[in-house]
Amino acid sequence: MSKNDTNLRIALQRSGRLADGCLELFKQCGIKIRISKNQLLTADDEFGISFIFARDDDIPGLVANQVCDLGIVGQNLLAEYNERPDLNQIETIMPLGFAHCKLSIAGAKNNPIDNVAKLAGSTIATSYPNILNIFLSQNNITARVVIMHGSVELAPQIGIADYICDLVSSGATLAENGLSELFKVMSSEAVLIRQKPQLSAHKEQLLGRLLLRINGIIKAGQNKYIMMHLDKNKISQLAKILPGCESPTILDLQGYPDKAAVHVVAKEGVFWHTIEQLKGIGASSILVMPIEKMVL
Ligand code: PRT
Ligand code: ZN
Repeated sequence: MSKNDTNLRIALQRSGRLADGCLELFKQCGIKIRISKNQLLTADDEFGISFIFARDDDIPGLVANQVCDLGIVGQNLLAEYNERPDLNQIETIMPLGFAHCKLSIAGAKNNPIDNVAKLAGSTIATSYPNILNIFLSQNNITARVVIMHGSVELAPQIGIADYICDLVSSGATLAENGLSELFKVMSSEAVLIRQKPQLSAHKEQLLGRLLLRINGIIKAGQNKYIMMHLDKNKISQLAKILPGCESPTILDLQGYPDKAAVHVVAKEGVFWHTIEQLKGIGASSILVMPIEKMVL
């Protein structure tokens, strides 16, 4: 059996808004992706993983048909393909924390509406007809859905539709086209998907190793390491300011018997107001540091 048969095969978007995030994720996992222009396949045989580069639209099918074991796509795409019978052969392993966006209904900035019911009787242009139709029927709205595969944001200007239902991240594209976001239909981010049937024992073991690394990176991104000096009798108040922080490490500070150096992993966001609260209970020498990897 060649190495490529035993490698875990993962489908990634070749170029586009998911591609950079995927490359960065695997780089952080210590897995090399060497890719030159026009190349459709590359492997890190040391880890035992092969990458197949494709259009994002083809990735769910590649995984469902077992051409690839894993893939990375946006949740929006999976939701749109929800009814495709072959796709009941895939399952989502985990969200990956990048390519965040929303699928939203937008309309002319100068004619805002505040109630979804007012969409009734209108024409809405979108590349996501299935998700939009579900949203409309959940809200008991009858509207005409026009399918467009690109430049959806131009539809109101050129008179094709009254509203659009499209992906939004920064909102700059809507603003440039005189549109404003009206109703959020769904949120989305990149997710790791796999084929449902059990992989070979060897591939399941590779997948386990990969997931340990990905989890380590995602957890690390969500957590911060905080060090501070604090009066020993104030340590019990930390839990209120930094919820989720368990068992801080307490170290003696030479020459200051009433104070300690406290090290703690904060599981929730550490904002300026968090630091102000820490100062409020007398903390000093506060350091907030990113965590590179976190394996529990
Ligand atoms: O060629 P291929 O078929 O692989 O790519 P594609 O052109 O179909 O997809 P691509 O690369 O545009 O998007 C891939 C995935 O990235 C989407 O399915 C989403 O899951 C995710 N994603 C995240 C986005 C955006 N953010 C996003 N902003 N996809 C598209 N956009 C569009 C948006 O519709 C707008 O037109 O980008 C434009 C700029 O957005 P603003 O709001 O930042 O101006
Ligand atoms: Zn696409």
